[in-house]
Amino acid sequence: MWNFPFVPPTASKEGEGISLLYWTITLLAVVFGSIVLFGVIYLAVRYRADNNAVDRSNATESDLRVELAWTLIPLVLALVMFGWAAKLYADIYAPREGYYEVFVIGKQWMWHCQHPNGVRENNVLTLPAGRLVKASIISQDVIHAFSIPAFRIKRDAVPGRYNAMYFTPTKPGEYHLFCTEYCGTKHSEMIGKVIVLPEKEFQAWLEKGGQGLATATTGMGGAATGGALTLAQQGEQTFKALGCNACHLNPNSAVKVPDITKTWGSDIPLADGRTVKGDEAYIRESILNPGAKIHAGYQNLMPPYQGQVSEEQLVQLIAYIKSLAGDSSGGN
Ligand SMILES: [Cu+2]
Repeated sequence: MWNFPFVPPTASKEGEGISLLYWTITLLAVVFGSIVLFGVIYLAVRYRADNNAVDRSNATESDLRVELAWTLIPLVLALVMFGWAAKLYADIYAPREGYYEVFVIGKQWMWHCQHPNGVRENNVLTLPAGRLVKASIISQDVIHAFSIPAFRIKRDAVPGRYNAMYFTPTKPGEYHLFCTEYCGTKHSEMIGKVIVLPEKEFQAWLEKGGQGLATATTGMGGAATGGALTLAQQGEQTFKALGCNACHLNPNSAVKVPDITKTWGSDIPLADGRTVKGDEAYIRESILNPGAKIHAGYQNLMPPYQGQVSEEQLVQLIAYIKSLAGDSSGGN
């Protein structure tokens, strides 16, 4: 069999649409390119200077029908491609509901992945087949790009910002994971694999704390660990270790602090009159740089934690604060 991996297999629901769009655009480019190329060759040969066989008198100045055709047909085709591509783009990047969330942290030069139940993987991401997945992606240092060619998806991992991406793996198997943004000397070594398991096997794998799957713990430096504590429970430990509970969640606190059990998902009134959403970005910023957005009615008393908490701990803390508000996507 011909096995030149020019095109990776299409292994996600969103990828099927993208593949179809890709080949449609390729086909249109070939068709229109051919019309122009062979038209040029035909006209150049037929109307060459020394060809006396053609009658050059009464040449047509213009033909409105031809001009309308070559304007309107490509216009309609381009608009169809635009609308189609915009729909596919929105499927991947616009917020969706009912997902399984994984946290992906890029750093020089590896991918660190965290599951809500606390399982952590390096350079390997294990996912369930047939389920919508939300990847929340961030970088710890420079800009990376999280790319899974078999799923036809990629998204930048930007320092200081959670980028989300939604996709549904369809076929169990092993696929390449790449960094597709030049990020330093060992950029080309920033690779790994995505392992898609049937839903039941995936659940068993998660319950075993990411163990018991030979492929996940070997090769490409990948290893799965943890699972004893959920992400939210790890966050609670970090919360206490950093001493956050001296003021927050402490009914006897001498310092007046906003109620963080109500932060997640609510509209937060700010001292400057604005209102912001209590989302991942807000919680992250309020930990690292609390003075940036002061809750109305409170003072800027909290010390900034910039440089003291790792991206992994931030993901845990966010999962914990989500869990306080009753959101269990952090695994509580
Ligand atoms: Cu990178």
